[in-house]
Amino acid sequence: MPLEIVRNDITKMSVDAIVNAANTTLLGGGGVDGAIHRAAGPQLLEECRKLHGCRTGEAKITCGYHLPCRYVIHTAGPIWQDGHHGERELLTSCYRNSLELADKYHCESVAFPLISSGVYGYPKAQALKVAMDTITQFLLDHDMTVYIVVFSKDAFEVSSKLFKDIEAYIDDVYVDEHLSAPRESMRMRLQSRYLGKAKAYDAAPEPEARSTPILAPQALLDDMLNQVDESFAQMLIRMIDEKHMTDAQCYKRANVDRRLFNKIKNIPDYKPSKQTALAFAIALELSLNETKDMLMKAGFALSHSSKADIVVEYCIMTGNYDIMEINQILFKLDLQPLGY
Ligand code: AR6
Repeated sequence: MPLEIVRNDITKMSVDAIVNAANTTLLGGGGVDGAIHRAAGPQLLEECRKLHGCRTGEAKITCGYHLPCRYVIHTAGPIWQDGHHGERELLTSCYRNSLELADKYHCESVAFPLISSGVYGYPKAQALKVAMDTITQFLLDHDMTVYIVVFSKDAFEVSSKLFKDIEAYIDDVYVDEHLSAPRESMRMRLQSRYLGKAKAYDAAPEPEARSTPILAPQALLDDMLNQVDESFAQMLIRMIDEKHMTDAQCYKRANVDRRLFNKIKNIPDYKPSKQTALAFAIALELSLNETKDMLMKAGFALSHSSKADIVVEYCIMTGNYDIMEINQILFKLDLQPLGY
């Protein structure tokens, strides 16, 4: 998945490069900076001394030493004042310059902390938005896997109204079906057992009378096999054309990487994961029925037994096709994100 939000300690990320939320001296500090220096060992500071600092919004690179990454990219984020002192532009530069440096060093995977959102006081939700927007923009013309590593889910104050609406919707749909329906069916089973009619609910239907001829000659089966429906890949390509999108626009909007997209396109019977199928439905802005159709072609269904499905259903019904926003909601609810 090109852009993924994960909850982890950034010093544990096995990627080509991790980004350090440093200060302009590059001589270490607290927070992520302190954790990175501790995990990398003293050689990191030795190399940093030779870099002669780093201006706010710029980025410099060193080796990773004892860290499980090849490089550390150090960037100095802006200190939050009131949002009217160029903080957003400077923070955007931090991400942009770090990504460009990573690309220059042929990094295929990079992990970022939420720069400036700790000691430097940048409001977490806004810091996350800058990170997501800048990284998404960069990924439009670069193939790279980028992780935003967060320590806590507090960063996800995003659209708290939307989040509340979704939680209410989950309560309505999920809780209703999971509590009321089973309780009702259990009540009926108990009642029927009590009345000696449990068989009516539990037993499999009786087979048809044996005298009925078996109507499945080879010709009928062949005929049915010749009428196999449009495949997932065929529907995907058709919808991309109908929506006047390019392949790249579609898989980038779906947060799916190019290799996986090509695999789906070139292997006619390829069955994507449910998260991938849903990601394409979102990227193509399909209606709920079209989404169900597309999922079915990959062998899945939208189910009210799954909270993740309810979230996606809610987003489709309310016209929210922003995959990053949907993934933030899924992340906050500890559910698997869309894409891959
Ligand atoms: N892994 C992932 N995220 C972390 C980790 C970790 N190990 N530790 C903290 N965070 P901060 P800043 C989160 O303060 O705001 C240093 O002293 C944390 O929850 O590290 O850019 C530097 O030397 C927060 O959301 O960086 C500078 O002087 C985010 O990482 C100054 O702090 C960034 O918090 C830079 O401040």
